[in-house]
Amino acid sequence: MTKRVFSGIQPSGHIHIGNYIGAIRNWLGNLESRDNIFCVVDQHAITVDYDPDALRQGTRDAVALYIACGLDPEKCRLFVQSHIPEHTELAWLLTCVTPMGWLERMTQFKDKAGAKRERIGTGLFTYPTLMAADILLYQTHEVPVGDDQKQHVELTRDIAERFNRKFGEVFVIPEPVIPVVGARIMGFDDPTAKMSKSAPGHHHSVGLLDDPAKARKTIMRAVTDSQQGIVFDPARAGLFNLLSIYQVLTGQGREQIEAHFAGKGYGDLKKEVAEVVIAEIEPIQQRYRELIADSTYIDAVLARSVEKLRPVADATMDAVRRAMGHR
Ligand code: ATP
Ligand code: LTN
Repeated sequence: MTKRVFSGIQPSGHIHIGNYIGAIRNWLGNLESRDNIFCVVDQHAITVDYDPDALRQGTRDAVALYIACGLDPEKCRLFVQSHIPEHTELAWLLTCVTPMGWLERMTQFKDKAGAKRERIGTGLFTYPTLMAADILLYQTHEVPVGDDQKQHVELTRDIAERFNRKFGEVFVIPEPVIPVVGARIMGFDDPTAKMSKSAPGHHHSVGLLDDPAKARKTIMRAVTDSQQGIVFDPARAGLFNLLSIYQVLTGQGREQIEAHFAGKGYGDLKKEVAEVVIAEIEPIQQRYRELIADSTYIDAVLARSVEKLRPVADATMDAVRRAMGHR
């Protein structure tokens, strides 16, 4: 049986090399061997303050960027979450089987809500049940994500198991798939914080659509330390981050990389990291510019995916509604 893969990215800002290395690159690796579904999760992007016009534009940009990165619509199904309304229907049903205590343990909520806890929308708190619905609606086996989403996929497993125990075997239990290297790319301006779309700071991240000159400048300014020697030492967070990016994008081993940089300084390393990052993003940018100009093509890709996904979503919802007593 071909395993089904589901994953998604929020269109909440510019997709950066952390998203690319932690998620998209690993989706590309299984394009031939799995049944792949990739989603632009536009309903997740409304859990924080946002601008509707920017969301509309960001959603289309993200679809074009997925394709530009190599997610061939002939080999996977690319779609926009809000185009299949059952995501939110299932989310509500799952919310009713998810204990408050489970959601209260989610570290991302604690980080994102912070001091604004009393004022933010309830959706930021219940959002992991929408993510669980995304995954469970398609009877997913594998969920390739970065390290920060592991807890949410584990919660999804717990919710599915609880549902199956209470209402009968309806859901496949999914597994998180986390990359060995690059699962948590850190901000260039602060290597103690995860690179994030929503983080402020002009030199925090490199976006896949950033101008190469800006990308180079951000990497050259990356915060490191005052020690000597270019070695993979997790305690030297800024250096470790640069080396990890270099490792993933060149495909070289750690020993080979350390030997290559022996006797060299941070300036040399940053210059070479900038070169490999720019070499990776330039062809993506070129394909993106061609794609974004052709809106009929993007619309056709999205419509075709919905047509193919609808029977899968219908079958799951039919089983869920029956199991829960709504039919
Ligand atoms: P936001 O700041 O809007 O929450 P984000 O940058 O955290 O955005 P998401 O849309 O939440 O991005 O994440 C999409 C995918 O990219 C997820 O699989 C997530 O685990 C992965 N990802 C996000 N940030 C990183 C990172 N810094 N390193 C590796 N993977 C990441
Ligand atoms: N919550 C994820 C994005 C996301 C997702 C999903 C990832 C929403 N639904 C389903 C994998 C599977 C995030 O990165 N913030």
